[in-house]
Amino acid sequence: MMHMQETVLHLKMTKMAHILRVQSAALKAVHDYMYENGVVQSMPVILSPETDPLNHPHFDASIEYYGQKLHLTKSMILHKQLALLNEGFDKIYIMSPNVRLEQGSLGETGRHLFEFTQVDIELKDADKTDFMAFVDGMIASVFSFVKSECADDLKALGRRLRMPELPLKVYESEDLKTQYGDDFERIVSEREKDPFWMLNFKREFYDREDKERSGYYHNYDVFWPEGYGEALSGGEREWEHREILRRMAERKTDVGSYKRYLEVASTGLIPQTVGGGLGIERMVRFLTGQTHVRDVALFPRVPGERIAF
Ligand code: ASN
Repeated sequence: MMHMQETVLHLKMTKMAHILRVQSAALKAVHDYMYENGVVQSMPVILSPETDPLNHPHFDASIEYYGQKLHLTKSMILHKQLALLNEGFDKIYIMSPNVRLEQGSLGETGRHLFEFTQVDIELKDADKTDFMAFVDGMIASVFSFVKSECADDLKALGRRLRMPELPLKVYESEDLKTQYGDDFERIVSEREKDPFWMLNFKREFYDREDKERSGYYHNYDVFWPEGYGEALSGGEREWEHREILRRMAERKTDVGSYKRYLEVASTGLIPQTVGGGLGIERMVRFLTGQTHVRDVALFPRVPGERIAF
């Protein structure tokens, strides 16, 4: 529980200044990388009639406004796809605040906040390989800028960061599961020294399934090494109306919650895109070597905890 006194102590922690300086440098590196690569920035949406369904149990976060039900954004996946309807640009990113009212059992994973921000990226007319190369480059620029700009802060935090070797290693999640069993994500994240990719997780209706290889999804996660776990998730997107409906049925997604999105899809307008979102607090937690994401947020929202401010 974060009571008032605890919140004040948390805000006054000496290490917070070092952590926020690392965060500022990391975010500057992200923005510069986007700018240099012609990725345009959009402002986030916070409320929307249609948002990411998420594939795990969580509480509803919606309000009613003039008779319309609006959800707090769980991710801007649908908006990113729609944004790329514009013919004038083919790459977009958003610093997107997400609210996911997770169950309290996730409070101790060290990786979950019920309000967090992700760098959400989407590229048009590109595929998995293009996106992975793009993210490799982004991660390398973040590491290199933070290491050069924040040497004193990292030292004060007792954190040694090594420059990752590119391209980052790529694993098939099926192979790792066969090798390590159900807990493979944790085991491999603990074993690795550099961030790495894991391919093919069965997830949402918006992930594209391989036409020739049933059950294979062109999606991926990036994991932080040293046991820090998931960093980014994304994939090549489904755009075909028929396929979206089939995937929704398979995942028992309520089609009524995606009326307008499905209307666009039915006219064949959903662009062919690929993308993903990188959790900022999780990135800063890894860069600064903190135990829990709560340690890097000034106002942490930890699942199941009451908050004072
Ligand atoms: N941002 C993720 C993506 O682009 C979606 C998510 O966060 N659920 O795939």
